[in-house]
Amino acid sequence: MQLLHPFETSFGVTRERRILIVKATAGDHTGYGEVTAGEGPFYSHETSETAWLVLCDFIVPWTVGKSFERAADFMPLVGSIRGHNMAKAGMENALWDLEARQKGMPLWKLLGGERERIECGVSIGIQSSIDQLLEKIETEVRAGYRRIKIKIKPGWDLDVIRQVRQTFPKIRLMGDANSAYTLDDIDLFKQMDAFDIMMFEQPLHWEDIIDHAELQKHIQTPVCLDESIHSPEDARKAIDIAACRIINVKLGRVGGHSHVRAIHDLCRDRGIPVWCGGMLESGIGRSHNIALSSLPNFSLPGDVSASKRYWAEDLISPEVEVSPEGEITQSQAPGIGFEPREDFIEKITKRSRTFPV
Ligand code: OSB
Ligand code: MG
Repeated sequence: MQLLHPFETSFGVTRERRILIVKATAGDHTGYGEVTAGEGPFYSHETSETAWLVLCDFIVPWTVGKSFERAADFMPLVGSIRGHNMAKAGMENALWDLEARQKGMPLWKLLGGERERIECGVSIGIQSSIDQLLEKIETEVRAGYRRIKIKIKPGWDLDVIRQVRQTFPKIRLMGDANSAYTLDDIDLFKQMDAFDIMMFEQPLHWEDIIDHAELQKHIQTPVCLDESIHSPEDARKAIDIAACRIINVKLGRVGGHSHVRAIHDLCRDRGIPVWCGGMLESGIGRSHNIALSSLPNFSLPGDVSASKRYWAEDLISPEVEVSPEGEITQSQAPGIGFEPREDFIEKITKRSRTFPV
């Protein structure tokens, strides 16, 4: 699927998405999950192709034909597979949708969600000029979005943040570095501290928590971890050493709804707010993100925004819409609450494989 606008981060530019969808059928019901891996191994080691391989060779054959009661029973089946969280999440999330449809209840309620309306933020990529960025921010603020995240990288940071703050003194603003900095940049972060930024997301190395703890000691602005957190254990250790004050929870990166719920509960008990990150998903992945954002400790606006910001045509009906107040209302329909458009999906599918019982 072609993105309406190229999306640039410190690790590269994305123009097209190769989206891998998992469909799980039991009896009369079908559930849908999305693998959120990128096209190349730049955000994480996983790609659409590594996920395809691991799903086809291991995860799906180990799951199909097994008898279990709840989606929450899936993870132990693939417990001996190390890593490949996005591939596992694609399968697990399809099972959660399936279970919710079998029970005739919305997924967000099955997950334990309480929030009927969720607050939405946007993530704005690196632009070719500051004026262009200011224009984009203006558009999103007018559309009602409740928090603006800008991508930063060396050379596109302090001046940009200063000018954004001058132009928009009141907006909730944050910066996401996608691991572009090191501890040598502490002074730069101290300077950026002056602009009332909600948080710096993943400023340092994508596997690190130790240096993040050091950086957090020197700055007022909360550090938020994204890339470094792959499991509830990672979250516990990061919180134990004060490497962050906020966590961006991504469904694919942490391996599916079961782990999201475990991280959510841990962070709630430790007083760490969380929010739902995005991976330029199609409507299928987006609908899962909307559902999990209803858990009570998802208390900050997520990168969960309208279909029309990404796609000319989305894979689901209705498309995801955001109100003028910057909110998405949970669907009361069973499962993910949006219907996958089977004909359209089939039309644009390049490859598919079916695993019979
Ligand atoms: O770091 O949060 C990130 C997109 C792809 C990979 C990593 C990230 C992002 C985003 C976009 O920030 C969020 C979205 O709008 O889906
Ligand atoms: Mg991020």
